[in-house]
Amino acid sequence: MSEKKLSANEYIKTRSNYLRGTIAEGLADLSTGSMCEDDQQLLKFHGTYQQDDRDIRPNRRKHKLEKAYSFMIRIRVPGGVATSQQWLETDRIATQFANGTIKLTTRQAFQFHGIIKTNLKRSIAEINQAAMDTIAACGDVNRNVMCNPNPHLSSVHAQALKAAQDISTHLTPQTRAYHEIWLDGEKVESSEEDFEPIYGKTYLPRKFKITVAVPPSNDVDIYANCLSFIAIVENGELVGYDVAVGGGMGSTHGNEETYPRIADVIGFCDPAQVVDVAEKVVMVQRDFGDRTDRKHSRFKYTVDDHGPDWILAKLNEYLGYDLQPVRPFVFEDNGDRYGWVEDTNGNSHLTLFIAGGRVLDTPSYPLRTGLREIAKIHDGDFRLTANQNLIIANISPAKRPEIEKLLEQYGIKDSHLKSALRLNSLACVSLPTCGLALAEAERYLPDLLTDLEGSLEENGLRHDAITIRMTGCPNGCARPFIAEIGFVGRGPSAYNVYLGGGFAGQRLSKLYRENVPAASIKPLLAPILTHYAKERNDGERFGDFCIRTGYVAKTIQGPDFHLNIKPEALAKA
Ligand code: SRM
Ligand code: SF4
Repeated sequence: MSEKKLSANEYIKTRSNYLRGTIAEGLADLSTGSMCEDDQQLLKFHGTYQQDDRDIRPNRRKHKLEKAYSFMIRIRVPGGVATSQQWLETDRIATQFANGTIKLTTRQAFQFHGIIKTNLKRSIAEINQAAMDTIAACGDVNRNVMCNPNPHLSSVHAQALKAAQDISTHLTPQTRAYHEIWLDGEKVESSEEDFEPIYGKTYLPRKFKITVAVPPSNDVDIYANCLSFIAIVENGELVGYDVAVGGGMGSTHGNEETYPRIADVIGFCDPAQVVDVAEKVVMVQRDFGDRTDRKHSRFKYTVDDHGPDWILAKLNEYLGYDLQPVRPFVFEDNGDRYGWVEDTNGNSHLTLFIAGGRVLDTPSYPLRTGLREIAKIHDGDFRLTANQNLIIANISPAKRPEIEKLLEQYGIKDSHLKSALRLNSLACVSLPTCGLALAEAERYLPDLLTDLEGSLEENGLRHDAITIRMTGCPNGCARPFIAEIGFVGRGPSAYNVYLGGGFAGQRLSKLYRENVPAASIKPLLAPILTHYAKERNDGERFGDFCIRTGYVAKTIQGPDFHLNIKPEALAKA
């Protein structure tokens, strides 16, 4: 049998000389605002994507102008923790080089949009001067490692955060190309001098994602990640971590070989083994992931192709010891805990709702200015959540009155006094910057929520938490396939509607209606919300209700995501 051809990206990586390609030369070429195609792929490993403003594409085309190229930069923030100084620098760079907004991502990172090529190098250099980096924020490597961001959970949280940061450091690519290109580091003469001890010359077959969670909160959505560590606490002490593998969201409309998948929990490890386990799981994917078809190259497919038992056996072999049996844990939800909490040290923490994770000023809501003024005096830190929200964390008793005053002055104080549906909502960036978007998300979901809030009020559901997520395409950047209500862009102003995800992100949803025009979403959902208000069982979650009452069938695992099976209630009828 002939060997399948490797995917084009594998050749790009191989000949890139550890991610150098011709990036330096491309940056120096002022005849165009874009970079050549190979370098666009390599730039991702350095944390930046070439994009163009899709809102003005038709006009530029009409006038025979080059697309309005610019770059998105993603800053890694392991565990989501940033100092006040880093916040201030991020804020400054957003004004000086980007489009004046800071985007808090669904993986606890910062993003800038709209940076033109001539400002790219300086932006990345200044990010590094602020003790942050962008390497491996994107690309076929381990990405920003997420961690439950609640510092008031004391020593267990601190240990989990340390684990996330250690994993992040350990799995950061070693190539000196990053320093060479962006930070004017010393040039390496030959590729022999560079090496990647974990990844090798061709890195991973595809992106790889890791989280550390502290139950009962699943706010980092472990079931949607390639690898997760779930903190197990016994008698108030962290005793180790359960290990989950093979989650992921991305899929392609019309291609049933692609599907979202819920991670399997396969074992338990001691706290001291976490970094080793992460390294060896990455190596299993490096060696056994599919490098011929990028639509089949995520770790979730490696897990399904070989089975979780095989993955565990291979992992044990790579480790040289066996993972221990899984220990019990319970997740209650995957949302954020809004408002003020105080910890045993007397420090306070305030979780703010940030719509779409977009920190910007509007005439009626000067959020970015308010946060800047707070950062100037804040002696604690900022924590980005995986739900695109922000915690002003570790506020000392001495600073709290001043910070409260600023929150009041800039209208931020009541950011969380919203319907529970809105507080549990997520939307990906989508248009106008995302080149893959088929429909609006960040710019449309707030209006849709306003529409739906009418139905919530009528049905007395304003304070009932229901997870609702929208993405502009099926890549699933806001993890819509584990929401109780998910909208996935199908075409301009049309969405596939999914129902039945688990409230703690533990179960996939199922397609309820395809290609629904935006204007028809409220009429479609309002009767279901009324039905839920009237006939739900005590404490029954919306996703569970949709399955019990037959709106959709339960999806057990990724490969049956597309199965058009009859909902249980209808099958019985
Ligand atoms: Fe994502 C690609 C934005 C989290 C699955 N994602 C993209 C790109 C870079 C579009 C592109 O390739 O040209 C988007 C840039 C839009 C823009 O203009 O900024 C993009 N993804 C985002 C962010 C910013 C969404 C947000 O609103 O917060 C998130 C950045 C996270 C970070 O800080 O690292 C983001 N992306 C996710 C998640 C959620 C997660 O990781 O928990 C997923 C689903 C989980 C998963 O990976 O399975 C996700 N993004 C994808 C995929 C589908 C991958 C696949 O398995 O097929 C793509 C497309 C691709 O890789 O080919 C993608
Ligand atoms: Fe872009 Fe699709 Fe991701 Fe949204 S889900 S940011 S539209 S790739």
